[in-house]
Amino acid sequence: MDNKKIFKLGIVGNQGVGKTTLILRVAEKKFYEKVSCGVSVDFRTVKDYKVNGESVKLNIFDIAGLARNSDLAISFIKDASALALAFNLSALEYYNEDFNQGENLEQQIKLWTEKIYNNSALNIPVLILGCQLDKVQERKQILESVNDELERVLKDCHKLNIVKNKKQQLIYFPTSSKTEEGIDDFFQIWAQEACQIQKQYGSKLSNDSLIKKKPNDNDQCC
Ligand SMILES: Nc1nc2c(ncn2[C@@H]2O[C@H](COP(=O)(O)OP(=O)(O)OP(=O)(O)O)[C@@H](O)[C@H]2O)c(=O)[nH]1
Ligand SMILES: [Mg+2]
Repeated sequence: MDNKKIFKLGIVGNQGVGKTTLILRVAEKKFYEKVSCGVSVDFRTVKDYKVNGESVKLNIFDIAGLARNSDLAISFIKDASALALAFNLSALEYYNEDFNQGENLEQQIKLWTEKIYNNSALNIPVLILGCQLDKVQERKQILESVNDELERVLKDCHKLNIVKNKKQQLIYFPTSSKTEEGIDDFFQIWAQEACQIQKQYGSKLSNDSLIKKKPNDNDQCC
């Protein structure tokens, strides 16, 4: 029988930012140049991941960007013990506040943090994940300016438990599924955070007694 610890993780973020590619990089140890666009929720497993030297199983809900307004898809958020909110580090145009051809970084983060706040059963850990780092030019400058922008956007968001990247002293985790840079650091923290929550509350996070108290239905995250 397989006695491995199982950690339940969830990942959200806009369409095409690189969520599925990142999970497949770890699950299949391959980089996919083309991945079909997700429509709802995919359930993915990493069978043998080492966390602090111990082999564990990761069960991951990969929620498609297109499913942000699907109550059913979003309801999977509550089953995760730690969440990742992904964005594309290489889409420079959306750092611009006036970007009007889609959602800029601020809009993406605000819309997703709201979804997380309204749907997660606990004040669960949330890691902000920057994808596609290999495509970023002038790296130092971009990483710092993205950090400033995220600090600003999340400044008033005290209701979510945002886990900082202590190693790089950033509020987010920059990664590349192509070169694998940053991926192991990110997964280690993601799994460790899930492990702590599961130790504290058991794996049934949607148990009524644990559901986060909300003063009223219009309560907002930030
Ligand atoms: N160069 C490079 N390309 C990447 C990286 N991550 C993802 N991509 C590419 O970006 C495209 C979109 O990635 P997906 O993983 O499908 O994006 P997603 O976030 O799962 O999108 P949805 O399922 O639609 O929400 C794919 O063609 C990937 O090959 C990366 O780290 N580097
Ligand atoms: Mg996907």
